[in-house]
Amino acid sequence: MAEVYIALGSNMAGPHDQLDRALKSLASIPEIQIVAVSDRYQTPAIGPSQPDYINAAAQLQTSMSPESLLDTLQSIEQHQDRVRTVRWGPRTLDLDILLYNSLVQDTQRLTIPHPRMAERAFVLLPLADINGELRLPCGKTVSQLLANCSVQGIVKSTSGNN
Ligand code: A4P
Ligand code: MG
Repeated sequence: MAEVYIALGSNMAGPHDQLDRALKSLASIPEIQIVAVSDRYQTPAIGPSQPDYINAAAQLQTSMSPESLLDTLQSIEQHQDRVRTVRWGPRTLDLDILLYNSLVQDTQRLTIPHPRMAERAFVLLPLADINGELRLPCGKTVSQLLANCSVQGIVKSTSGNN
């Protein structure tokens, strides 16, 4: 069994609902157990001008390989009408693998840890809800990395207010 952390993000078509649906889909997969889910945050978009995101993180246990897990996450994205147009553009659902045990891998299809996670408050803040002491392969903890990030404009969000 691998211990995995994923990031969830949405800024189109009812972001909270998109995250609810994604978590439901993940929970229905026999090879995946959801161990913990973070709070949700409304976060200013990084990238081209677009609506704020709702971001969250989840801790999973899975018997899937990293590649099979990516297939699964991408099929959930597709199922929720994800259309890939502009890089970093708006999306109904983005599911990224952040960490897979202490694996370090960089292939054309899959980079783990997620290459931009260490500098993104919209990833680290939800991860810190689950475990701030979690150590990345670089040797730093989530809390240590978060201390070097700007959390400006980020607020907690519940389904009622978005
Ligand atoms: N890929 C490689 N490594 C991974 C990984 N660890 N997890 C490949 C998931 N996918 C990985 O991703 C493009 C390709 O990355 C995949 O086909 C996969 O083989 P994508 O989801 O199709 O496209 P993307 O998400 O637009 O690209 P990218 O580069 O992953 O974007 P990011 O870095 O994820 O940024 N602002 C806020 N506030 N909140 C957000 O959530 N997200 C993004 C997307 C930009 N700005 C944001 C947010
Ligand atoms: Mg992505």
